[in-house]
Amino acid sequence: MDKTDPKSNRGNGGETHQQATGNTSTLTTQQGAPIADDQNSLKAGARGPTLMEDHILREKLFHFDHERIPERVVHARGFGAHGYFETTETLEDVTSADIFQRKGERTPAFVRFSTVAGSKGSADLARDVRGFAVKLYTKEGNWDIVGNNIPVFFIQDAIKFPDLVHSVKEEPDRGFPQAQSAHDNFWDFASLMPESMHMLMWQMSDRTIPRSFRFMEGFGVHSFRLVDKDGKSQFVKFHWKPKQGMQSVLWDEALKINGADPDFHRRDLWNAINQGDYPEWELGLQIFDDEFAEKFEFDVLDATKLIPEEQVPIRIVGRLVLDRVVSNFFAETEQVAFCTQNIVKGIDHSNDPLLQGRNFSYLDTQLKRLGGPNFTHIPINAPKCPMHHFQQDGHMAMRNPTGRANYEPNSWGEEEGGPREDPARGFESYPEDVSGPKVRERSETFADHYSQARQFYISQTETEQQHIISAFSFELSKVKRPAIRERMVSHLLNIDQQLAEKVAERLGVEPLPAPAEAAMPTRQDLPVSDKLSILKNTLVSFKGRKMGVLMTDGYDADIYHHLENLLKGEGALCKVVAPHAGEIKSNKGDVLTVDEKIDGGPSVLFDAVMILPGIDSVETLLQIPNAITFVSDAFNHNKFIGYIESAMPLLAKAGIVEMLDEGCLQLDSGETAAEFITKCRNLRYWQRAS
Ligand code: HDE
Repeated sequence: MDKTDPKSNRGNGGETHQQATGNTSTLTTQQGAPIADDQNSLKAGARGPTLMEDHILREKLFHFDHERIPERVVHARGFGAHGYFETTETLEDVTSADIFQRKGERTPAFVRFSTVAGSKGSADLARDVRGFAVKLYTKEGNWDIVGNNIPVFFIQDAIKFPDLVHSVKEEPDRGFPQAQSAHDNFWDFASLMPESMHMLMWQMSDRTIPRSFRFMEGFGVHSFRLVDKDGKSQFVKFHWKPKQGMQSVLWDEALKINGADPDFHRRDLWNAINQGDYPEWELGLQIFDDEFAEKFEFDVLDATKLIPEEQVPIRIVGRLVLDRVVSNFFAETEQVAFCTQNIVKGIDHSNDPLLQGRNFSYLDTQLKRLGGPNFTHIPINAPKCPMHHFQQDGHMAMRNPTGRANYEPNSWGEEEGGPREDPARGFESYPEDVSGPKVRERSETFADHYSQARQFYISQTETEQQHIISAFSFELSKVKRPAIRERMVSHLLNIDQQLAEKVAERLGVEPLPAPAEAAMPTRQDLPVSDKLSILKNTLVSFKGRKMGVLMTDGYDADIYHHLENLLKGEGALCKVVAPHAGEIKSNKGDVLTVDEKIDGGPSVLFDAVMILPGIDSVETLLQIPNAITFVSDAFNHNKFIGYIESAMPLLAKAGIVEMLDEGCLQLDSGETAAEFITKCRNLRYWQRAS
């Protein structure tokens, strides 16, 4: 190419984009007109001013200037994937919902996981509730279950939602902190809202720092209704149970993962699906009738309460499989519009005042976010079943009613008259008896704020209780106003004396304040519910997990390949971490591609680690501080550690040689490698922590 030709000033080293990519389609304007030069604007002379006439430049800048839409006011950071829901049990005995009528039938689904407080660009491992929103494109209309990974919520009445969200988001004067509840405003509000105590226990537990979206439960939270073909109704709560098991990380890991890979959760889901390791959840229903609702200790309309699985067992009725990543993040994940009011015949809302408020809010927010009433015309939001109605026009209308009639009733006959009602197929609300004075009141049945908080706490393992104590202490240590800390301790005293004392000690709150005044005393008789704990329900499996192998040139090829094969058999991944990028050579001369250079691959990114330096090259690792923290962090995070004898100097430098325990294993044979993998299936060696 002639370097003196001003047009040769191409962005990519002189080649045109077409030449560089081999792509033969022609670049055009939005109007479809082919573009000859996308590198230079139109000017009056090569060094002269740009001409207004340049319609190509103007169109390009105009569109770029308007690329952003408002981010979600909550749950801004999220990640979506496609999949399907398969009905595994028919439910005609309890609901007329079409999706539950045919065993084995698959219904397309889209799921978006999210954090709540952070902006769109915040880090994945914030301590936060995770959104778990599922859109089911059923044959009888879209059904959205807009849930969270925690079965209860902070507040009881929708009117408090803006206050809750304002308090947890950045403080308005300074615009920080980002994606964190560890600040005065949040704890000020929370400590003034006793109803938030149960949720706060969950929020301070490991539930809010999941290892990945794949390893968390999902909950519809509210009581909904199922309605059968005869109009008979029962209540229902929705649960998603991960087939992969549950798993969380430690807070110290979360902090470090946010630095090492702020996209840790979305990358995990993207990789798992692309590798064919499709995550799967079972849909479980807790079905209960009015009689149970009457006699249950708490009000089933109160979203700060759950129904222990021991009291109403879960009936598994289907499975949700995510098997396709999005092809465009904006078009699908960003534009998807979940709405709690998207329900189908056979499902109905309950009078939960939080749910009632949500039913207004979700539709309303889409108008702002997506710019008009036609957001159901966007493919990700459009039903996949036929739809016919007389709603028309508005911004960006892609579908308008055809024919003469755009109103109903009309007398234009079958051809031109358009769609008609169908009383047999159509949605019917459950005709619940409702009456009462118009009041702004909270029901007395919502008044117990501490009993289930206590039940949650006593249901945790000792390790999990320690984590809760640490989380409260960490978060409240970031609160500057002593009165807020004290107020929180006074609430904790109503939940568990020891919990309160330990948190108070770590915060230097002395003497202990009096317990908070409670509308109702804390019940001491609620039994331990094992299902509320993550660790009591650990699935013993390393499937879908990742082993980080710290290696150098001269590594033992036999050990590595044996380990790699065992991991493959386990359905787990083996990642090579080395002092340099590129390739490393084994003692036998074969080469391996390095996955992570040591400073980009700290052990927090892996579920277990193996230290496999070349026989004579552990010295290299001893010089690299990140190699030392790779080992010490893995140990401190209670991970299983495999090593070979020549790794000992590194273990010594990491300060763990004296402390080697059952969670650490020297690998010298095929048998020990298999033993190591068996250990890894327990995910963490928690005994080390105690
Ligand atoms: Fe939401 N919530 N919410 N929420 N919520 C939104 O809708 C709202 C609540 C949840 O991936 C918003 O499209 C109110 C409970 C998820 O796109 C907004 C109240 C639960 C998502 C909204 C609640 C949730 C949202 C913001 C109290 C668990 C993300 C953007 C009455 C059961 C969905 C949007 C996605 C998003 C309002 C409480 C879950 C503003 C008013 C309880 C998973 O409409």
